[in-house]
Amino acid sequence: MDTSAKIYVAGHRGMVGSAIVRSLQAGGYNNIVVRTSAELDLKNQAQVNDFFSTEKPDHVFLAAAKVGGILANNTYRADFLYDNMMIEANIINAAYVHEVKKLLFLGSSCIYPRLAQQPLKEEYLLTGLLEETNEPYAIAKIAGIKLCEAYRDQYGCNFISAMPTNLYGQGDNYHLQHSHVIPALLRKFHDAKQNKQPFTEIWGSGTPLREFMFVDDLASACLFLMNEYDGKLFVNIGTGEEITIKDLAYLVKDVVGFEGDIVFDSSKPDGTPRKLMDSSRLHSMGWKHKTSLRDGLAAAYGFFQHELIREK
Ligand code: GFB
Repeated sequence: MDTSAKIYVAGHRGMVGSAIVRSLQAGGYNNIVVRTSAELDLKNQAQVNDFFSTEKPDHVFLAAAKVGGILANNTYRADFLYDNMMIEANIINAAYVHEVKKLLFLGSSCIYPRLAQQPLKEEYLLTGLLEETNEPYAIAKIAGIKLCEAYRDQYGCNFISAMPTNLYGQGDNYHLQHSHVIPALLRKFHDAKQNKQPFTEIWGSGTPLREFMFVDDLASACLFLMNEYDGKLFVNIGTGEEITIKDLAYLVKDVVGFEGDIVFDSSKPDGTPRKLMDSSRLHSMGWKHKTSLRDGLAAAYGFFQHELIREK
């Protein structure tokens, strides 16, 4: 990308989109286009087409999506499928019609079969059944990957896809029911510390394994791929390091400084037992994450405390 190229970041108010904007600004890119959802409804095909026809971006980062943790995915199943399919279809088709030079679509590690061999290699896509709690979201993300591949095959578009592992960091959603595990634990332990509670509850058995990446590292990988990768096969973006939810909970408890106990609420779902991606293709291209989980959690706790001050 030329630093003066017109770059549209779809979803710039979300955790991923805002990290991509920060990373672009830090890299000297000075022609970034954004729209809030009030200004542009990405589920509305006519509005998306008008926007592309007026702005004619050169590059697109497709980071707009309806996202949430295990409970939100499982509860709002129709919204997760419909909203995400509409957003992807509208943007990817408009990018083709209005001759965008390159588009990067962001998916999720939940696209892989629930019981796929680990670590998850890109070629394991569509080799087995999906995890039930996030099947609608995963189906929408798989459709996005396939749209990029199909526009490449049929029309020669340079549309690439990347699959990030579980993310956390600045701009996260701290809603206790709808969020992912890290922001939920930051809030739970913080509140428990403030209220001097003897214990706090976390969901499930604590045994599932997850891989986590600090969102600014993910943004750096997205810029790297936009500049360096033109292949059809999507690329995994992970750290290669996994941790049980139980160990994660003790780490967050330590970072926050809560001194009470942890109790597991087995009425809540565990989700997929393990989700470790094989990121060796990305690593062999010369990119690797920088932020350790402990450092990232400490930074994330700082962002959460800022968010609390803003909320007041
Ligand atoms: O982060 P999370 O909601 O996403 O949950 P998934 C990860 C694990 O943490 C699950 C446990 O085993 C949860 O049961 N957990 C423990 C908690 N305490 C909590 C809590 O207070 N809140 C939450 N949210 N979890 C999502 C998918 O799955 O991952 C999406 O549903 C997407 O589609 C996203 O792929 C990255 O890793 O289980």
